[in-house]
Amino acid sequence: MSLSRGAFIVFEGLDRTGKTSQTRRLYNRLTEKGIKAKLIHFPERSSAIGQVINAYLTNAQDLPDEVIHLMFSANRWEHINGIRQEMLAGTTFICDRYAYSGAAYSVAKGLHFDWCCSPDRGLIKPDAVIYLKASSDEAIASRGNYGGERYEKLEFQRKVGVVFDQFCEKESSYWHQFDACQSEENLHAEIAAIVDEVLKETPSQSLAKLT
Ligand code: NYM
Repeated sequence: MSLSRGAFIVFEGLDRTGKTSQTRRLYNRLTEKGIKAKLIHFPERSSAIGQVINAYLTNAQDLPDEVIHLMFSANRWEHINGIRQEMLAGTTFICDRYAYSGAAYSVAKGLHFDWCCSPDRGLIKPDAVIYLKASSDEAIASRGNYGGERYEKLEFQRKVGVVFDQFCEKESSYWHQFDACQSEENLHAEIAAIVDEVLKETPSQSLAKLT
């Protein structure tokens, strides 16, 4: 008898919208229910590629926009086979940022949308994207440590948000939008309700690829 596969749940949104807290809460909830789950976060900064990305984000190193874009994608590719194997063996992955961040931040800098999406084609397609959208970006900018890394500037974040909104509209069959400015507790409850529905469906569905 073949094991049913795990799900691939991606969280997306601007910086400081609460993705990391919400992914942790969801992870705790699933494991408490006895669901085998793992948390992953892109960029995954520990690999050789990840260390270059970290140097770039902390302004220790400059790179052309195209080069850093391809490195973010390569960072996903270097982990995807391991993720696929574990998913097929039944583990659900909760992923903090994915290819949509890759496209959104680079398109906001002025790179071409299709060019930006192309290196990620073939990666695992998420079963659901949980999009944390700030109803007030000023509220988000006042959260602790804002501005510490490259990209954490209100004007730039607004451009990134436009691209996330476009994805949300175009990929509405599996993107779910939530108000990131509500209480952590409420937000978690709303996300949990959607994820419960998604988890009922995924075991019977085969893995798809980003196109
Ligand atoms: N980021 C993240 C990108 O520009 N492209 C990508 O492909 C990914 C995954 O990295 N400002 C940016 C968005 C964030 C920054 O992410 C660091 P985090 O989640 O704060 O570690």
